[in-house]
Amino acid sequence: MKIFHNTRHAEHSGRQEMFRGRLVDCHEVPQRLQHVLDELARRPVGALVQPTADLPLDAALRQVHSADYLDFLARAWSDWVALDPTNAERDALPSVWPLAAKHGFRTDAPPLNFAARLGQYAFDSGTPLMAGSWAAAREGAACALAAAQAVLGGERFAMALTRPPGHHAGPNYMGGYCFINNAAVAAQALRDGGLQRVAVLDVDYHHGNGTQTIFYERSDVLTVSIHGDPRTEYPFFLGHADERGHGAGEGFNLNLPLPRGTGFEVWWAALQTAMQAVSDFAPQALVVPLGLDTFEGDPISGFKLRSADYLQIGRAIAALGLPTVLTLEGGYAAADLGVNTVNVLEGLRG
Ligand code: SP5
Ligand code: ZN
Repeated sequence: MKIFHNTRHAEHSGRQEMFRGRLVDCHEVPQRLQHVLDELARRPVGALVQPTADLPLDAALRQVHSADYLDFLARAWSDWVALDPTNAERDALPSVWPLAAKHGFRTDAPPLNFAARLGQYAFDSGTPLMAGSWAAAREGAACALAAAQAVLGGERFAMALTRPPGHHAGPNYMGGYCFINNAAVAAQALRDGGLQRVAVLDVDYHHGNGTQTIFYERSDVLTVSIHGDPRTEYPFFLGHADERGHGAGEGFNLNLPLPRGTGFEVWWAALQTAMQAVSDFAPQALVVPLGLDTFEGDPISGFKLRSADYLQIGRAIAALGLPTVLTLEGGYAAADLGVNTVNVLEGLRG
């Protein structure tokens, strides 16, 4: 198995995120990935490699994100500092939002003010952006693209150690600690590499709203997500069971929301339902946005999976018999993230 390492991930290192009226320490920190690397050094389940510099990354990003959003990200840090030179000492967080057009706010008169532009492109104030965010997110996406290329080249499994994560990032927005939707980049690259049908099986605690939206009107990419019920859990505004796809994509999205407090037995039953949907679709490849925040010790999530359960999950994913790309998503019990992630990878190997 090839494991693509984002060597620039630590350039994205947020200090604080807004949570219920307070700034709290960031959960999505560089130490997360260091714990995964440390565990991979102890249990080398695959070859740690880096993406090559010749990948068509910009073209791949434009396949899943709008040009204006990518331009916004590329310039965001310098625009933030231009807004006020002392901003260089602070991470960028949005503080004003246009909501949706249905509230009467205009979308046809885009603001010049950068704080307002940040609110146009970010759906929460929990996703700090700093000088190195764009470079780190780009290199992570390169890992996802390289992992897809490896699978197209005949590799059975390829893991992208993506940090920042990606599955909350939509066609033209960031949020949920995510900027570039790495899983969508991988799925689209598999399609562009000639595969007719690709399935996405998202096992992060939070609904993969960005991935769902990117493929919502398409029948060539099936999106399936098992997650905390959005009536009580982040991201709240998407992820309900009645979202089944739209237009040509109708019937090609499946959400399996579960109540906060769910343990492995019930989660496993949902995984069987998800895997049956994947099998029925008969895809030629699979992408797994791998969030480990379903862990019982996760500080911001509510499921009760244990470390040994991740071995079983890896074995189940392998039993689908599909060429598979995995992207790293959430998982905030940092000290346990290495063991839990590598358990999935070890499970894949049978
Ligand atoms: C990729 C991913 O897993 N993103 C998750 C984003 C969740 N953001 C909202 C987190 C709420 C933080 N709760 C802080 C609790 C402080 N005690
Ligand atoms: Zn998550």
